Amino acid sequence: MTTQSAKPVQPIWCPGCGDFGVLAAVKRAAANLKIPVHDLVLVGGIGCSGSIHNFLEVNGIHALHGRLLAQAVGIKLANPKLTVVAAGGDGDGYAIGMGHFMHAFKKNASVLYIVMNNETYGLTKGQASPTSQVGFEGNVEPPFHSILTALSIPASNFIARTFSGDPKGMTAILEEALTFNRDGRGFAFVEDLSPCVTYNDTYKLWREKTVDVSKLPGYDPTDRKAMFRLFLEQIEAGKMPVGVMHRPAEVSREGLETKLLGDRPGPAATSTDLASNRTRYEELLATVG
Ligand SMILES: Cc1ncc(C[n+]2csc(CCOP(=O)(O)OP(=O)(O)O)c2C)c(N)n1
Ligand code: SF4
Ligand SMILES: [Mg+2]
Repeated sequence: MTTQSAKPVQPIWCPGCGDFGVLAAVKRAAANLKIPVHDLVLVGGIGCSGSIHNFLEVNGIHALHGRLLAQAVGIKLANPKLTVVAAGGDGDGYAIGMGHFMHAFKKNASVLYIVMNNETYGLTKGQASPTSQVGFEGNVEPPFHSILTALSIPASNFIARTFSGDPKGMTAILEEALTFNRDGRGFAFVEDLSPCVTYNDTYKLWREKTVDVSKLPGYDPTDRKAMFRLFLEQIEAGKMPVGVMHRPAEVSREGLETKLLGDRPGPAATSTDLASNRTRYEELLATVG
């Protein structure tokens, strides 16, 4: 695995692609939180969305299809001081990557996962994905809802949904998610509704259908059961809920990296100085009969 700190290049996305909104919001959120460039790692999936790390001045890695979370969690455990963001598409995360997706909530490493959901496989020219509507490109299966899955796994996670048509709202949510990670509180998942203007142009429809959950009666993001019901009721009514869907009531360092390493640095940040390691090595040898 190699990482690179390269100069950003111009996005190769189609003009108007929803992913531009995510790029701008990630940039703004990182700048507002004053995250140094050398402390930020962006792991991109495979798909149009997954090339995002090429367009930002950060340490970046292009992961295998559906395997970006395994790499992001590995990076966090190797050096917990880093701020780690995984970003990819709905095909990458909810089809080939579904196993990793489910386990990421349970593992609860303090990394941010952004899924740019355009309800299609954009890069491979518009086939149906797990979130596609019935009828799209001959799809007969009902769409998968990641937020319901996320809410059904009881772990100390931050869960939210944003819309590329509201970059300001997205920036605020990304700032909260990144702060959650940087405080070591665990996994943060943000699904962004990011229209693919070429194969599934949904801007107008989604602008009409999105509803800010925080404005709904009974909104309480610390109550999973209530939020599950609220989300389900909204999608059954044909709406697309956006906003913070879950934030744990308790503020504690629940991240996997703290459970495994405590306050020790990860292996990537551990000294490889010969003299001190030789002493430790000799001490260990002395314990073997
Ligand atoms: C192992 C493997 N299987 C299939 C592919 C082909 N492939 C490339 S991108 C992609 C799906 C992209 O869709 P999505 O993750 O939703 O990203 P988008 O392009 O919509 O942003 C697929 C199936 C691949 N690159 N690798
Ligand atoms: S094909 Fe769709 S997802 Fe890919 S860059 Fe173009 S608009 Fe964006
Ligand atoms: Mg997609």
